[in-house]
Amino acid sequence: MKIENLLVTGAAGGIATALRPLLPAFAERVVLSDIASVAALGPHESFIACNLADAAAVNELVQGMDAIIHLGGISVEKPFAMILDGNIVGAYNLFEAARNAGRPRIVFASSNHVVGFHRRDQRLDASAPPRPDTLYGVSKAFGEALASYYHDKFGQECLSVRIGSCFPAPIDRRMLATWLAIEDFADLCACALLAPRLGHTLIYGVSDNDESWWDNREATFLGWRPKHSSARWRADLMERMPPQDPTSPAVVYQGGQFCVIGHPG
Ligand code: NAI
Ligand code: 15L
Repeated sequence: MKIENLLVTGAAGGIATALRPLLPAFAERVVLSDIASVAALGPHESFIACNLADAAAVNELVQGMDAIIHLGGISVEKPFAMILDGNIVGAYNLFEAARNAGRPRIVFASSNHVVGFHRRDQRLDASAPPRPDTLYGVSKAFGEALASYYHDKFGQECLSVRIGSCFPAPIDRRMLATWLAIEDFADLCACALLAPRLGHTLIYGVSDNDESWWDNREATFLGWRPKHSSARWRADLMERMPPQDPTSPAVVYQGGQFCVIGHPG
C-alpha cells in the first residue's frame, strides 16, 4: 500500500533533500514545499512555494493531501522572531490546515533539543518531561504539545519524532549516540503513515547505535526497527576528535553544544 498524495515541508533542507529519493517506496505523488526553491523535480514530484507563517497559503497547500512530513522551519538556535514565524506560528498553521483538510496524518520533525538538558547518564522514554536547551528546543516542545492537543480534541494522528542527528554521517563523538540514518528515518515515516493506528505517538529518531540515551519501547507497535548504526565511524571519530572536558555542560547534557550557546537575542 502507498500514500497517494504526500506533502513534504522544508523540502529545500538537508533532511528532505536526502529523503526525496526514498519516498517513491511508499508515496505515489509528492508535493514539495519550502520558502526556498527546490531543484530537479522527478516525474512524481511537484513544488509549491509557501511560507509556513502564512495561514491562508498553508491552508491551500494542505488541501487534497493524504499525509504530511513536516520538516519545515528553523532548525537551529536563532532570534525569537524567526523561531516564532517558522516553528510556532508555522506549526500552528500546519495543524490547523490539516484539521480543515480532513486530518491527513502528520510526521512532525521535533528534536532531541526538547530534552537537551537531561543528563547523558539518564535514559529517556516518551514520558520524559521537556527540558529544552534553546528557544529552538522550546519551539519544538510547543509543536509536540500542539500534536497532543490536536489528537485529543480533534482526532488528528501524528508521530512526533525527536530527531537526534540526521546527517550523512556522524561528525563528532556525541553523534555516535544521536545519529539517525536517512534510510531509518524514511522507514519510520512509512511505518507511521501506513500503520493501522498511530494516535499521537512520540518517538526518538535514532538509529541502532551502540551507545543510546533513548528508549523507544512504547512505540514498538509501529513495527519500526532501525537497521543502521554509527558503529562504523566510532574508531575514526574517537581517534580524530580530541576528548572534551567531561565536566562541561556540552558533555554532561544530551543537547551538547546547544546547552552552552547563549541567548540568541
Ligand atoms: P534545514 O534547516 O536544512 O531545513 C529546514 C527547511 O525549512 C529549510 O529549507 C528552510 O528554507 C525551511 N523553512 C524555514 N522557515 C520556513 C518558513 N517560515 N516557511 C517555509 N519553510 C521554511 O533543516 P533539516 O536539517 O533538513 O531539518 C528538517 C527538520 O528536522 C527541521 O524542522 C529540524 O528542526 C528538524 N530536526 C533536524 C535534525 C537534524 O539532525 N538534521 C535534528 C532534529 C530535528
Ligand atoms: C537539531 O535539532 C538540529 O536541527 C540539527 O542541525 C543538529 O544540531 C541536531 O539537532 C543535533 O542535535 O545534532
